[in-house]
Amino acid sequence: MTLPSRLAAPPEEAVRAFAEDVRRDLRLSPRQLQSKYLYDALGSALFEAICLLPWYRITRAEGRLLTRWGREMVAGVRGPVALVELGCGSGEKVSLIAGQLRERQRPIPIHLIDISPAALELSEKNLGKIEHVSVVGHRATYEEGLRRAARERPEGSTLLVLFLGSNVGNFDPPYSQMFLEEIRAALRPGDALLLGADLVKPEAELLLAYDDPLGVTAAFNKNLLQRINTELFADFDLSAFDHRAVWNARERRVEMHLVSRRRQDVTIARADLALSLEAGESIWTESSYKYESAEILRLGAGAGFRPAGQWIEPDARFALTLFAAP
Ligand code: AVI
Repeated sequence: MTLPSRLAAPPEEAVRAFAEDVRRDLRLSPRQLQSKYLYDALGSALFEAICLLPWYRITRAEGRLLTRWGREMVAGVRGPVALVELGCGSGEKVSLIAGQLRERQRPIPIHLIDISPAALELSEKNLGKIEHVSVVGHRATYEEGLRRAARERPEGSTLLVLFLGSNVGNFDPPYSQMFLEEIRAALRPGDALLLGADLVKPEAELLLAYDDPLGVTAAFNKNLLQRINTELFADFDLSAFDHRAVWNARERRVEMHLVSRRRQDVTIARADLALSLEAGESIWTESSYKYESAEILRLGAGAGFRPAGQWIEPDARFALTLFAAP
């Protein structure tokens, strides 16, 4: 019997890359861990729970925009269309867009790209329930997955790339620009990119979203230490760390940190690393950049796209922007 990949041990080369990154990033000053490692099976499930929290409004705001304006968004893209979702989450959003295309074409090819097998499995299961779609999952980095999807596109079809949920916000600005340039380079004239990005809003609202009263975001953050304990044979004491969310107004980002409650020593056997943390010393685990709407248009234009429409959810302050590849 084979286990579902969500329950199976990660492949050896993935563990090796994780160990190398952890070894390098924890020796930086300030100490860091990459946010992509938050998404093991438990981390992905906790993120799904975050999306349901009343204080984390991104997912619902984006869903409202897709439901209300999805028809208009896809009208701007000449068909037949193949959808490519970068970082697929639960598959709900791509299914909203597919729903808008159903009257126009059948079947609708959907490529899901994610490095997390848990996220791919969940999306494939959810999308399997809807009719007239043909789903291909790619367990790959966004760049590699997009190249594969572009290679496999049906002749004469247009690609609509979805990069939703403000995933772009987890990239540092020079990298987000570079990343959009890479997307542009993989596309042909007439293809399009739909980009979801969270907008700047009052600090109190942002802090509640990233440090919720139920402690789900704290669990999501601390699970990264638990993942290191399990996969890299470490001895982090989770109860000796506090989750902290900070609004860095100058950089316009919410930062997540894990703050050591006391002086402590930690050993990470598979990363060949011994750490001494001071009381109050923090490990920086994620940045979540917030944008102004005009800045998103400039980001796309700077990568060679032509802005083709922008829709803003006024309550939660979230933007979906459609870019065309000229
Ligand atoms: C996936 N990403 C867009 C989320 C965000 O808002 O930056 C991850 C997250 N971190 C804490 N809560 C949610």
